[in-house]
Amino acid sequence: MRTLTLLLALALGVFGSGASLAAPKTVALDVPGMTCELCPLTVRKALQKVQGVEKVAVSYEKKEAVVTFDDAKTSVEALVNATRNAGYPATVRATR
Ligand SMILES: [Cu+2]
Repeated sequence: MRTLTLLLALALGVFGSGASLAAPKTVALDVPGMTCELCPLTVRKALQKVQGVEKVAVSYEKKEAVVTFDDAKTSVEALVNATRNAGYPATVRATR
């Protein structure tokens, strides 16, 4: 029980300090709607138009888009909206 409390405190400390830093964030989006080699280009263009996006890597094989962005300028919601508006609904896979 004591170990659990300690781990929880550590986890909260890590996330708490991470939120206050204006460091670039990377998020992986699942984009299941990509059906051919050209789809990733559309998805990438849509994401690059979002202000604050620094890097976009879209993989058709993995059906994912990995986006690095400045979380002071944009948000995961804005990224998801951008791909959805381009015709490719996405869901968040992971943040690092
Ligand atoms: Cu396509």
